[in-house]
Amino acid sequence: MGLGAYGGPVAGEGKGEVSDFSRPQVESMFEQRLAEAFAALGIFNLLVVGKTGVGKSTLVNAMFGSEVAKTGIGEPVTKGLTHYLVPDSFLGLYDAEGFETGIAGDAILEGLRALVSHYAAQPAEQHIHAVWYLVRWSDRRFEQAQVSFVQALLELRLPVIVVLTQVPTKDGQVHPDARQFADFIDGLGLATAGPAVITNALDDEFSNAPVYGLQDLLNSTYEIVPQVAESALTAAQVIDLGRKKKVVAAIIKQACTFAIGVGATPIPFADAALLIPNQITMIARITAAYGLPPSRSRAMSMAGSIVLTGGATMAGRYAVTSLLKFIPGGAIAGSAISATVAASMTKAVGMAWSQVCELALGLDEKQRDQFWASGKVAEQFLVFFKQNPGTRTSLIRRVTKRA
Ligand SMILES: Nc1nc2c(ncn2[C@@H]2O[C@H](COP(=O)(O)OP(=O)(O)OP(=O)(O)O)[C@@H](O)[C@H]2O)c(=O)[nH]1
Ligand SMILES: [Mg+2]
Repeated sequence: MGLGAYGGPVAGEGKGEVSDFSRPQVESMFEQRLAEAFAALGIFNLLVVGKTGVGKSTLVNAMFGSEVAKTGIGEPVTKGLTHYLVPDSFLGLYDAEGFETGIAGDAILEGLRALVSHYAAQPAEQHIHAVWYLVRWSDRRFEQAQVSFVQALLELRLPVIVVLTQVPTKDGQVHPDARQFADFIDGLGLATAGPAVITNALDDEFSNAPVYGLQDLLNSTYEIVPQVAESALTAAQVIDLGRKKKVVAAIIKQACTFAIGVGATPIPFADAALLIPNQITMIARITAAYGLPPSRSRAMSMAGSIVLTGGATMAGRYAVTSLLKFIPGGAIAGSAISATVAASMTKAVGMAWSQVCELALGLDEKQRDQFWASGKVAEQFLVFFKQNPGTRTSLIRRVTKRA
């Protein structure tokens, strides 16, 4: 069977001679496609600078989840600057821990200069894609040394966003002094990317100041991030599910278009397995787009292959028919799978898997690991699959019309 560019079988090719896939085959195909999907997303490289205690780690954790700097494997880049390649994520973090302007700042800058010139010869994927320069609003001062540091970053052609941290708000109103401070910084005319962003990364129970401005900061970051790192940013951040959903919708649409091609000449029922490589690619890409951890790919592949081979209780061969029976018109005895049914089936698989991923995202790390390793994934998938309203009703209409 030929494989198309998208990773599915080529329409019209090899039909009639397709053998079924065994579960181990599906599983290893799955693992491979997951690895490809994770690799394709790449890494979003972020440099975070600001005086010690300004809230660098706190902000990064709020935006990207979990204890990024703590869990990451740090590699000192230069004195005071550590590069964390965070396992299980799509984030490369340069953290200027304990940063002070002055001599320590000069050392960091020197290291950064070397780093940037080294990266200039590397592909854009490896560059620093964004810089957050953090200023604590309550300092109410933006010293000359800070201005010089930002200017030096800009001279390195790094895209810099100035971020005011730990800003209290009340009923959505920013503390007026913080607003004024932001205006002051903006008035300096530095060539930063847009105006200073006002944030608070932690709920302050004492003053009742809520988390604030993270979405603004993310939006500003999207404006400067090069295209090569955009997907990684979408996968890595944890505050904007809508962005992930949009990417996922596009992935499903692409897979459906492919399925229509596969089913253009209706697929004999016995060759239903023709649909599977395309579906594996699709759900691997969906998983990656949500930013689910690559290190769990083994468990995910197992879960995914059980889903696609028709549930844990099946014999373990690809039994597309077990899912087709939930697609109206999909299991008409003796009939072939039409382009419409192929697309609807693919869409329903994609939607149900997205729901599974979103469910997993909502769990804490430990629960999530248990979920992937359990038989619950297939169970839950089937529940979502059967509920899929859009495909059901539209298909019922089509099928009854035809009949
Ligand atoms: N309320 C509130 N507290 C914050 C915020 N950001 C940081 N903090 C608190 O400020 C302290 C320092 O924050 P960190 O995130 O560790 O600061 P840092 O910039 O990483 O500091 P270094 O790693 O030492 O350079 C911690 O106790 C945080 O809980 C914020 O946005 N809101
Ligand atoms: Mg820190």
